[in-house]
Amino acid sequence: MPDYFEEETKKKKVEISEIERAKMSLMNPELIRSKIQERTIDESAKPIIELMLKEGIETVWDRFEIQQPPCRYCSAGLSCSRCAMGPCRIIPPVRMRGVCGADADLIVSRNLLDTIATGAAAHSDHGRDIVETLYKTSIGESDGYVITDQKKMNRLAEEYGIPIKDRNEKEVAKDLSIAMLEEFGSIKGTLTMAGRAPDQTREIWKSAGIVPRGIDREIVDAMHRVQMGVGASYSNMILQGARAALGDGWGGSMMGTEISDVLFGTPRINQSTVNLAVLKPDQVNISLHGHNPILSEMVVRVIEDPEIKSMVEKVGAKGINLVGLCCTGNELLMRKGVPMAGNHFNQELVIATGALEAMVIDYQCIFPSLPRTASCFHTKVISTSEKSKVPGAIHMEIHPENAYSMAKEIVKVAVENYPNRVPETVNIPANPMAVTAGFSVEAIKDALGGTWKPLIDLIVAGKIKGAAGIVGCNNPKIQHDYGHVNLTKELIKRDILCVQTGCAAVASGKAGLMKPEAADLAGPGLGPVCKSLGIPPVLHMGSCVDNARILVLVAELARALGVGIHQLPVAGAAPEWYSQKAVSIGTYFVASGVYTVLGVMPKIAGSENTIQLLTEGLQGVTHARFAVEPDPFKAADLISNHIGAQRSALGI
Ligand code: SF4
Ligand code: MSK
Repeated sequence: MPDYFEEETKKKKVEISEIERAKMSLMNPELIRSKIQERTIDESAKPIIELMLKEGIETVWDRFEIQQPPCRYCSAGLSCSRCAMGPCRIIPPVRMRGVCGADADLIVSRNLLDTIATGAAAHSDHGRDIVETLYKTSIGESDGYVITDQKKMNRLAEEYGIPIKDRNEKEVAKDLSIAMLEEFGSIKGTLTMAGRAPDQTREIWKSAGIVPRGIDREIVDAMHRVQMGVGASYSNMILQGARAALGDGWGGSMMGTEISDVLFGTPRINQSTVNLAVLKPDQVNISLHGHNPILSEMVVRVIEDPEIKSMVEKVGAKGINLVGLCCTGNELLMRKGVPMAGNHFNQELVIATGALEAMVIDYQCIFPSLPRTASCFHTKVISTSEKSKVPGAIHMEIHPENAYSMAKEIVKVAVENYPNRVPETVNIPANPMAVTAGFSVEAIKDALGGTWKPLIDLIVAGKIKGAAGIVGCNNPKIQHDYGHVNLTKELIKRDILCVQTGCAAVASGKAGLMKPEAADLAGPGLGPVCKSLGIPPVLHMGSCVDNARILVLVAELARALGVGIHQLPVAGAAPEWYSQKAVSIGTYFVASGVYTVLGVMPKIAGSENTIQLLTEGLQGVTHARFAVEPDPFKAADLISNHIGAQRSALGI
């Protein structure tokens, strides 16, 4: 049988066309300057964007411009290509229904449910990969993994009703991983870790009929409903979206986070650096990009291997410099203090520094065009997941069984590529930014002296008005990092503590909001509290799956106060979201009782009923709702008004 993937790789011409190059280089300096300003507020990114514009090396922003104007039916969620009777578009008042008879409400809500299910699947499958690695480790079939946080594993085992007394760690790990894997298609009708939510919140889920029964089960149920001729009620579709998202947040993602901690260590507060300036001119630079720490943690170990060290010496480099990108980077920053090169929109730019020997990718949020960008430089793109093969990349597949040895081979490719670096093309920006990271729930509690009481006292006294979870991606519809940074600055000024994950966290890190000195930017209540604790007013809580840490944090605070999550003075925000995963996150925030403000309008404008349900009606169901506000200053008003109202309702 022919290898279709290899054929595809051969066929793809990974080069920038001469016409595009000529078109871009003809641009005048004024136009280039204004394009850079429009595109980003990230100072380390600006010189690289300039270089790419001048050289005609395509970026996400160029491709976005080419796509304008977008189809207004697709933007409104009014197009459907779900079956072979279509594709159909709703164009009122001319065409009110698709061929099957679906109206605007159904087409919009069905598309939304599909989006949530996709996001929930991505997170949860990541979680399953991590739990499977623990299982393989427990039966002695993994290469190089160890159990790092046995205390946490034992705590989880107790939560799952698994005996730990007089048993060795592998026996416990085996039972725990099997119990977790069972919950993907559970017949128990509930998820163990959903029990972490306070009673009041679980009662709300019960009466709304959205208790997640099993992780895969809710995703498959959602995919069943989007099949033509199944779900026909828009509200029923959206409620299933809430149930699938809860299965992600309190199931798949939470397992991903917890078992990553078991395998690689629970994050502790640490110091590192962030932005494109973390690349080193005299070292082999390797960026680790994607989401899953299974490979990247192994790469961290491999660079200490004596064979690798002697190879590095032979090629004349001063060492290996690992840098993170997106959420794989967040995982490494949280646990190992590995410097972070940037967020989603830095992924092409890091290659264009000319100093990157290898871009090692796992999965999610990886531009399929990265090999095209890399073809302009000496960088090798190395794909490692069977799920994420990328034409033009070198594929070196990693499994728990071959992790250490394959990680070593991957690092060798990078080291051998160092002599191919072209010194004239190297442009590493100056001034890496200091960042404090590692704020797991455990680390935050420890910093408070092992109890939530000091935090609750500060909230009751009004020194800290409340907290906001700012999460999510970059999106070319919003100037890169503008939404994240301005919303964060506005909130801390108003004494609202910010906890962040994903690309939002990286944006704040780059803007200097995650160093203790940023306490000077916080309000008169929050600022002195941060100074006395020596922490920044913006806490890095990890990667996208680590939004589960935010759920655990709000659940613990609600329990300590004896209220439901929906009563807390907290809010969520995704100022620059793009991904289906972000829709799942926003949905499980709202379904868990957290008011959430989106900076980018989801594709729902075509259905007034869907908009009404998400922005108002859900309040009567999950006691929380969505709002959409692209302006971060207005979003800050919405969030602080909400937190003020929540405080009044609590009588504080
Ligand atoms: Fe058209 Fe209905 Fe088929 Fe969608 S499911 S493509 S609306 S016929
Ligand atoms: S990486 S999902 S762009 S946060 Fe998690 Fe960033 Fe969004 Fe990907």
